[in-house]
Amino acid sequence: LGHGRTLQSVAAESRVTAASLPTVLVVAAALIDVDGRVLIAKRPQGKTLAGLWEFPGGKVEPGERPEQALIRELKEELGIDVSENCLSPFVFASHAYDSFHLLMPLYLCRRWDGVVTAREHDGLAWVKPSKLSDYPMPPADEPLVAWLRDLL
Ligand code: 9L3
Ligand code: MG
Repeated sequence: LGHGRTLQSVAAESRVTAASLPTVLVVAAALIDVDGRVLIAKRPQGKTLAGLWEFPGGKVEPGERPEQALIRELKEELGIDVSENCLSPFVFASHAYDSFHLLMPLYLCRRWDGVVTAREHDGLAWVKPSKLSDYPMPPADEPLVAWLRDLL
């Protein structure tokens, strides 16, 4: 130690670490149309990360399985019905925001019923994977773009 630092002061300085943040589990979907374009949605004014383009989804509620949560969110946000066996898990996103640590599996979805409609977003875009990086995204979503580009 030295320089007058005690074990307690070192512990106090490092109190706020990523590991001490609560983890929030969010599920998201990459809807893929028949031409291989991917749906992204613009977060609305008044919500956190407003104006950024995200893969739609939301928080898993207590007692919900992640797939159920995603099916509920896709109905609420986009007005579509997705069946669980059409969701394929793909990749985990993870990001430490200031007040929580986000853990977010992104599911691929190629089949749904109904017309995709922006019920809670400020806009929707169907985007070729090679063009996804033109859209500013939340930090959790950004790394997913490279994965999608390689996959599709
Ligand atoms: N979030 C980030 N990227 C996404 C989604 C669906 C959500 N693709 C972040 C934004 C919020 C938190 O997760 O901080 C919860 O999402 P929501 O309930 O505001 O949609
Ligand atoms: Mg949401």
